[in-house]
Amino acid sequence: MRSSVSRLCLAVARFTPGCATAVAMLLGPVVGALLAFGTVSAQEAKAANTDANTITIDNFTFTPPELTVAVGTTVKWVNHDDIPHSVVDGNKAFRSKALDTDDAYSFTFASAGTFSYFCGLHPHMQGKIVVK
Ligand SMILES: [Cu+2]
Repeated sequence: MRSSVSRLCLAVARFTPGCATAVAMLLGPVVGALLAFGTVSAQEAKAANTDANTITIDNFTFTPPELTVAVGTTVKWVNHDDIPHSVVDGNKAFRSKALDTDDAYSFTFASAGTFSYFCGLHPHMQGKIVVK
């Protein structure tokens, strides 16, 4: 790499004032592409990871109604209805504020157990998280 960069510098020296400038100009797009690729990969991985632990709220229903996760998992609720909902644990382990459309609430389950929750605004909306 060093020798090829040197040769590159010799080649471009008569056109540019400094080698560093030439290398930066040549490598800039490559580094940028690599960074962009890494960012996209990380986002995809994150999306795949969170999708499995995401509960959607649609039409007054938590989906899935029951979710089993490992200790330490962060579960996310997303409200897709056009009216507010909330997420309230029956044993007060967690409680969200009212979630407007597309608002999300996340809670990390640090200990095992069964967590029955409901919507604080519509208590007939119920769900369950089993943490193992
Ligand atoms: Cu509700």
